[in-house]
Amino acid sequence: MYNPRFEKKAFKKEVEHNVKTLYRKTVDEATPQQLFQAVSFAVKEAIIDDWIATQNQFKKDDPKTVYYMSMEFLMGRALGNNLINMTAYREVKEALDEMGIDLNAIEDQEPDPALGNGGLGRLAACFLDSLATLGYAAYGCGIRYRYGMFKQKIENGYQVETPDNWLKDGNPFELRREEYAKEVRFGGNIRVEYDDATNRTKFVQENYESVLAIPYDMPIVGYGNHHVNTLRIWDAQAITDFQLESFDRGDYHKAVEQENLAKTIVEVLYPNDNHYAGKELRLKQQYFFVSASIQAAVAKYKRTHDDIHKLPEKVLFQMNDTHPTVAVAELMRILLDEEGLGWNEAWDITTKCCAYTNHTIMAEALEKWPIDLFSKLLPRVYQIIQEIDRRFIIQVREMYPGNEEKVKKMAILYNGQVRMAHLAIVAGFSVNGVARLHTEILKHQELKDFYEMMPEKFNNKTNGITQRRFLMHGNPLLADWVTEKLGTKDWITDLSLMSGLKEYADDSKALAEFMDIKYKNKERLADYILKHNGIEVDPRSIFDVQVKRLHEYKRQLLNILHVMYLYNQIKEHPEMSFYPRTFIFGAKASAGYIRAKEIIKLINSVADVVNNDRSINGKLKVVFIEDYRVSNAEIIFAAADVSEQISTASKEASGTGNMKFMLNGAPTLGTMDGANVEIVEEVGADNAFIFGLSSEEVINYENYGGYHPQDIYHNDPDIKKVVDQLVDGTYSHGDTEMYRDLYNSLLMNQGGSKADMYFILKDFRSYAEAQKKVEEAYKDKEGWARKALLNTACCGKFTSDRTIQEYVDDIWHLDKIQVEVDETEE
Ligand code: CJB
Repeated sequence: MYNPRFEKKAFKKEVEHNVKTLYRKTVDEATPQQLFQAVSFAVKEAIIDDWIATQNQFKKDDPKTVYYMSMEFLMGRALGNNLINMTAYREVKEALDEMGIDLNAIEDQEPDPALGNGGLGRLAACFLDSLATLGYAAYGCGIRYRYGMFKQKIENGYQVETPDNWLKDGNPFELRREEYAKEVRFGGNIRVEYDDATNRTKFVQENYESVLAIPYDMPIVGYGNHHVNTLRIWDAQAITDFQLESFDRGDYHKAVEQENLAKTIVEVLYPNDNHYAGKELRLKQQYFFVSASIQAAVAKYKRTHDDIHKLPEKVLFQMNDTHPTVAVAELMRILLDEEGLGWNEAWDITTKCCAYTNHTIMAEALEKWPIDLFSKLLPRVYQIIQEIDRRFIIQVREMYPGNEEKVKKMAILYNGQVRMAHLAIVAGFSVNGVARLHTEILKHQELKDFYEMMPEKFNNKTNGITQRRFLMHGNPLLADWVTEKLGTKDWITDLSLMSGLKEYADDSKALAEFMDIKYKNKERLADYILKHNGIEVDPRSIFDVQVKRLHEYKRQLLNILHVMYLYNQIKEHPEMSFYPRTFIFGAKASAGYIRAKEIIKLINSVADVVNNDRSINGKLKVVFIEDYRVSNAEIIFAAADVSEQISTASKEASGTGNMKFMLNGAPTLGTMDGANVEIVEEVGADNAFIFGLSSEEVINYENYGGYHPQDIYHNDPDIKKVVDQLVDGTYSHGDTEMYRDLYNSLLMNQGGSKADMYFILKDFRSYAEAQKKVEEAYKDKEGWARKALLNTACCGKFTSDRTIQEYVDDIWHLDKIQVEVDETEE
């Protein structure tokens, strides 16, 4: 795609100009950070033209728009991705080279915007990329956290969190849009008034605190189509004295309180993944961005439409997990109290505008707000939820007369709590899971009652990832190779074309090229590891990788116990054949998740012992990569040989890292969980390594009281040995207590939780066997290359472009836009 702004001469001039006007410097004098800013502003210039053109197209076409409501957007760096999607990466790289500037080094200057924890936030980012690329009108709606996901340092083997001050040097790609600010109100009480003129009851919130929500817009560039959508994230600001005067004259204390509220509300992202902590501030965050976003969407609609009843023709709110589900009540509030509609009309509109995605069945992740807290903070919204609940319960009783058990199980308000998932299901017209297995578990286990009552709402949307970031940007060598082999670049927007690579599965030359690229990527990662960890790893060894959030259900503990087992084997049988292996981990643990942090320490302790034992001749290495995040993930996926996806079956809703590994040619070593099931279906069982209990088996054990890990411990001496090593000081300089809690968690029931509730010992043997098969398979060089290549060739289904198209076809029904740009003017 030709854009004259990226014409080398013009682009260089623009960068020079920016360095001069921003910093009063020449390019030679500028710091790398200043160069990053100058280059980014030059790129933004080009983006803005397309952004304006897209908005103009929206005005012309008046398309239906999806508002993707999410507490998290894990965007990763914007500069490189924007250049790729503007199809200008190469030109810009060359232009900068000629100026003596290294684009890669400039990209490294960009902070990695981490407004998300893990899979859920990254999925939102991939979705935005696909929405723009497919040409749909979309807004991402979220929070402009002052501090994103913490930065992780490893000190003495322990995780230490430090703040992520990502806005320190300014964010060149954002636009502050003060003119679209919205007021959001908290607390106070509701005065009920009767309005004779309209014959209506009015609900007036008084004595409330409020903050001003200020939107910041970030461009979301579609690939090669001039389509630029918007990620709108909200900052909070106190209502100024001036504005305060208009509704609450001279209340100094209130002004100070509101100042504090504004400051704290957007201060930091909660670092919890798959875990509900019940903090009031979190609920404030949720309502803050939801209320501002819905107000903005309704206001935008009303600027060009006069019949609010037709809102569902133009507006769709997709709720990314339960975090933004207060949206349904907020929309009701606006329709009832501000638009003056009656309940039935408002409900009809709301239930056509709202849809909900479930991302987890982990009980601990379910949001259930105490009614006390909820009703104090959001008094009017709470009243509305009471009414939604009252009417819903009538329906349940009609459908299941005399069955009060059902009412208890399904009510929105129960036992002093507001059950957010129930609210979302009752008010949303669509409820989807994120992989086939996950959706089946929702239908037949977790949300069984709802499925039975309203089966038409339930549907599956298997997750996907964007190949623009995770192949083109992260693995340019392989991307170029794919283009060469397929003879087209069309896979960039049509990943199903990757299947064309299958014809190279028996072509020795192509296989060797494929593995040569993998080797180069392994060298790149080895350099990264040397630089960041000071550990030398051999790119000829098998790179066996588990990178994801640290969570017990993801079973990093199983992985490291297996490493301990291998180490024992090598020590006990020094003569045995063993293919050198590098186990690579990357994971952040939520700051308050003690056991997860113990597992990080254990991995680092094992690394210390194993990496420093010269007697094993470097056969085994363990590396814990500090501060796992989007930018280093791209390097890691490209270099992986083995993709560890070893969650307890039924627990990982989908997983998306599994897809990124697959795209980059790493076979899955995993359980039949989440999207692994569909990965195996696509690539064939011969090209994956599957082990462990099935989800039905796990669910069965859970329903009938667990299993007895002690039996395994006593009957399998290898397992006993590694478990005992947790408390015999082997990995703790003689300290027998350091890992006692992990040891206990495997063998003893504790409080409410069963011994080994994630079935680590139960699955250990079959995991070890699968690992053995990996080793055998890897020794067959060409056989392995074939498996690796087939993973890349079969990944077509897992593009987020496919996922988004399914959301559009089945749930959102959006109109496609073709942005018209005047090419002659360019
Ligand atoms: N997920 O990252 C999160 N956080 C949550 O609180 C709940 C779920 C993850 O969402 C991903 C995207 O759908 C899934 O792939 C992953 O399995 C799930 O754990």
